[in-house]
Amino acid sequence: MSQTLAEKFYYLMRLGREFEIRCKEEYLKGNISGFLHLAIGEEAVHVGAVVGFGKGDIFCPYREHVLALARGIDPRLIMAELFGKITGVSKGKGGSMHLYEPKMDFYGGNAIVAAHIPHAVGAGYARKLMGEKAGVLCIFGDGATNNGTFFESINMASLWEVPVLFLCENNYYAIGTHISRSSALKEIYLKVRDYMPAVQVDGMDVFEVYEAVVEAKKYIEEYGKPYFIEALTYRFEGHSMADKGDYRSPREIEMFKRRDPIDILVRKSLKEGWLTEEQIRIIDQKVEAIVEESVQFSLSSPEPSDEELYRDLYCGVCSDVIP
Ligand SMILES: Cc1ncc(C[n+]2csc(CCOP(=O)(O)OP(=O)(O)O)c2C)c(N)n1
Ligand SMILES: [Mg+2]
Repeated sequence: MSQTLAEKFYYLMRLGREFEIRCKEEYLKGNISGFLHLAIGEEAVHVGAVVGFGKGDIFCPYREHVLALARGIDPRLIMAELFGKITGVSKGKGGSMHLYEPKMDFYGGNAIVAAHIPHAVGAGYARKLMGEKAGVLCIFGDGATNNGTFFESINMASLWEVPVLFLCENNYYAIGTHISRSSALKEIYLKVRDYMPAVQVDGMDVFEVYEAVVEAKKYIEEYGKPYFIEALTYRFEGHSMADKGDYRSPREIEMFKRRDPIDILVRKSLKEGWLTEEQIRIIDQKVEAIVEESVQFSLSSPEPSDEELYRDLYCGVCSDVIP
C-alpha cells in the first residue's frame, strides 16, 4: 500500500513541480500571459488532499495547477489553457486562475479570495439533498480565512450539517502580508474548532496530509458533517509572477526550502524501501516527456475564434439574448 502510494505521490508532486517550472519559463517567453500563481513548495498539500479525498467535488482558489493535475486532468489541456488556446480545459478563456472541468467534478479556480467557499457549501448541500455521500473538498489560503464569507460558510456548514472538508493551506502570507499582521488568531484551525472537528498538520509531509484527509473523508461520509484541516506550508516563489516576494528574508526562504516536500517524500520513501533510485529516475523521465508534450500541444493549438469569445459568458438563457 505504502509503495503504491509513494509512487503515486512522487509522480504527481514531481509532475506538478516540473509543470510549474515550465510554466514560469513559458511565461517569461511570453507564451503565457495574465496572472500566474505557482504552488512550488506546496505540492504535498495539493497532492495529499486530492488523492486522499478521492471522489467528490473540488473547489479551489487561483493557485490550482497541481490540484487539477492531481485530479487527473490531462496536462496538455491545462497547459493549453494557460497558453489561451481553444484546446484548453476552459477553451482558453479562463487562463491559469480558472481551470474548470465539471466532467471530473473540478469546479476550479476562483480569482476572488474566499468567493468559492460559499459555492462549496452550496455544492455540499446539494450533494446532501441528493443523498450522496462523497461531499466536497474546499481549499483556500490563510488570507481567505479573514474574509466574511469564510465565517458565514463555516457557520452555515455547521448549522446545516453540510459534508465539506475545509482545507486551509497556511503558507503564512496573503501576497506580501504576513499572517501576524492580518489574523488575530495565528493558529487558523482554532477559528473553527467550536463549529466542527479541526486539526493542524505538517503540509510539507504528503503522507501526513493524506492520512488527515482520509480520516476527514471518513468522518464526512459517516456523519454527513463538515471537517476542517489546516496544513502548514510555504510557497517558494512570489505570490504570482508579478511578485518577486522580496518582503521575505533569504534566511526564511532557505529555512523552508530545507523542508522541500519532494525531498521529504524521497528521503522517507528511500529509507522505508517504498521507492528505489531507479523508479525515481524513470518517473523523472516520464514527467519531463509529459511536460514537453503539453507545451508542444499548446504551441500548435489554435486560439479561440472571435465568435467563440462570446460563448459561455452567461448561462444558456442569457446567451440567447446576447447578439
Ligand atoms: C476579495 C479579494 N480581495 C483581495 C484580492 C487580492 N488578492 C489576491 S490573492 C490575495 C491573497 C490571498 O492570500 P491567501 O488566501 O493566503 O492565499 P495564497 O495566495 O497565500 O495561497 C489577495 C489579497 C482578491 N483577489 N479578492
Ligand atoms: Mg497564504
